[in-house]
Amino acid sequence: QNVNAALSMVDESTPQNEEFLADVLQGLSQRNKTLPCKYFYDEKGSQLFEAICDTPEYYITRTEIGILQHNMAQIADLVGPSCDILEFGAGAGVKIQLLLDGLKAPRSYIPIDISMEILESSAQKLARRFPHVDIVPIVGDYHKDIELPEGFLKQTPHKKLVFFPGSTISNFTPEEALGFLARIRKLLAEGDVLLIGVDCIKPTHLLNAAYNDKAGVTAAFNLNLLDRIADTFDTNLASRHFLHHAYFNSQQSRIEMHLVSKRDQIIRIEDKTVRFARGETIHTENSYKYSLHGFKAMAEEAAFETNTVWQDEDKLFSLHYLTA
Ligand code: AVJ
Repeated sequence: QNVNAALSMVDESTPQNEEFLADVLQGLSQRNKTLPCKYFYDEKGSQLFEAICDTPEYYITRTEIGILQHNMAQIADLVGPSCDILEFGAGAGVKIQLLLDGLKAPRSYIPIDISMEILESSAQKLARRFPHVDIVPIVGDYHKDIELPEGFLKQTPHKKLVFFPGSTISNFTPEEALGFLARIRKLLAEGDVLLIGVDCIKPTHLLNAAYNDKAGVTAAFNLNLLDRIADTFDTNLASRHFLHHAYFNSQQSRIEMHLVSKRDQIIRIEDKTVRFARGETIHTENSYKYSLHGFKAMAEEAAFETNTVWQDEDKLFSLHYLTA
């Protein structure tokens, strides 16, 4: 049976700029200014993120790929034959290719991402490489309720594998992460799987280096958010008047990324005004780091069973195999 026949492309992205503007103004009108990190990933931002993954300091991507490669035979045995794979955030498709190659005859791949462009280019590539897998992209924001075509997940008699790599879960607060895990759990039936990558707590200098690469790619990535705002709206906002700042907040077990105003400035965005004092920051991202047992405890609270967890030799990163 062809899954494509049952599903059409779901596009929830129509009022894009209105929502972007509302989020920007809301974030910048708070006492502690913030911007949502999901807006990093326009075309330029997605390219910069790929470049971050190639910096020597940013261990996350290459370490997770190594863990996947090293343990693929065991993962395939655990999953068994012909599963349906769901992925939140489509990325560039490198990790999913490893899974589609390594698993035993996966039936379908359903990437869910806010960027239609990323979905389309990655879906095309995968469709050519994996002609026997149904590729069913869905445009959607997994920060909100995940609207999957009605009945689909409950109907299929095949095992579902939700793949959530890259430690994207790090962007949620622990409270939100628990809620997110619980929502995924409700999409699943007994025996289904969540395969999730989670970055680990490690010495502070390694964490700080990973978000302050020498080549300045992470800085460019952070500052690009301001360029995106400047390019999208009528505003005098300019990224050259801000600095990248990232550090590990050990109390909260998270990397914080900020944009620091270099000077007192009054920013107008469309018909609104925002004041910055010199040194004031916009908090643009949190990236929470977990111990193995800390993450397992959260997964169990969300009604998952913790089956297996793999790490690299240096214990930088973890890949958790959770079952519903
Ligand atoms: C994609 C959220 C896992 O937190 O490491 C990388 C994003 N930000 N460098 C991370 C990111 C700055 C990344 N995640």
